[in-house]
Amino acid sequence: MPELQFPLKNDTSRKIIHIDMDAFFASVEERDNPELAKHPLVIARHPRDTGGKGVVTTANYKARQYGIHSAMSAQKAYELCPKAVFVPGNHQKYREVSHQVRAIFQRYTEVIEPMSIDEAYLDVTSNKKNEKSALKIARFIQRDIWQELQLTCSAGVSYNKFLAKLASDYHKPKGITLITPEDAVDFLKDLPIEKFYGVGKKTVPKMNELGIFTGSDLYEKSEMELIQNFGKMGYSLYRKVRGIHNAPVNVIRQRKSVGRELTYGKPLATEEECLAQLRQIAEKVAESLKKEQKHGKTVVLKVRYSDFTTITKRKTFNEYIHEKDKIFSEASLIWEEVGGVEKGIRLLGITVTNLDPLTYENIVLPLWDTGNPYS
Ligand code: DCP
Ligand code: CA
Ligand code: CA
Repeated sequence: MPELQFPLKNDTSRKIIHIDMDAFFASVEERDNPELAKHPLVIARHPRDTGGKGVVTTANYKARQYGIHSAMSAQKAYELCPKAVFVPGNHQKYREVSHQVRAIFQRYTEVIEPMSIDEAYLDVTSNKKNEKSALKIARFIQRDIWQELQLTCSAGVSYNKFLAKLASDYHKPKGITLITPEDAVDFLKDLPIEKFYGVGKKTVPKMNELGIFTGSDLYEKSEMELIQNFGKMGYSLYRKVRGIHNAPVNVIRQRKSVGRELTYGKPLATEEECLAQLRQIAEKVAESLKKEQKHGKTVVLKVRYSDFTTITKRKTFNEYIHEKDKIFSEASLIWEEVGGVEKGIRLLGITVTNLDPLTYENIVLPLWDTGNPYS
């Protein structure tokens, strides 16, 4: 039976930029203390101070020459380069810088999809400067970030997110790479297979077994074979190696808080009832946090009494929280301070605010989960 052939649609009309900061945490620390730039620099607590625990969040390029990289244990980094300087990360500071970078993007477009603390996609097909050249805009952004924040970034420019991301990675640090529709397939054919997003440690051996080592090998495979072997990812890889990836730049509104509240027709009258309800609410909040892949530093308890007086009280911690038991125990501590069931309780609510993505804390997200631009 002849295979049905659908023409593949490739939207090459858009102008997409991907910006990724260079050695982000390390560069911020070097900027704020130039002495550090002279040494291999590892952003982690020194294993000496942690009993060997701790993970490298990132390292400057000097330290990378010793084989040090993100997600490696700080102990291993120390063994690779004992003279490296270790500086603990300051996430609050990096978040602020991330917002400053975002503000620069917003001079050019509102169509911004932040992918993590240090990277984002921008759709500049139409933009605030009426500038036709996306390459020029990318250069302006690099210039602004350097002049105003004394930091460097790499930029990729192309007609879709997949290619823009590969392009920003192509000449790092301080790079800028343009991939045109005409060049895309040649560029992709030259890539080692592990550069294709989604092809991770587990998939590479399977690819190799099928004789796929490069984009070129991937290009030769039929859509059917790729789907049979790799399912959804095979479908998508068949298209990507042809330069096709039509997903839009999603303007994600960053959620600032996650909360739940319940109103009771019959006011709650006992301490036990209230605590049982708080436990349930905490569970719901933990579920929502998980869905959003977020954790937060502040817990807010809201209580409305039968006479409709309402109080909210918050507590902020040094550590992030996201587990239901922790949310419940903190909410019930606040409850002990403000509670009292004499008046009858008409509403209970728990909110977790001061949120950040779980990824910032070295927790790896499963592929194909929320926020994956390549699915
Ligand atoms: N990060 C982290 N844990 C990881 C990976 C990264 O905490 N496992 C943090 C530290 C990085 C920042 O996120 O500075 C951005 O991550 P990148 O992967 O973009 O790496 P860098 O910006 O550090 O370096 P590069 O120049 O290679 O982009
Ligand atoms: Ca980066
Ligand atoms: Ca990044």
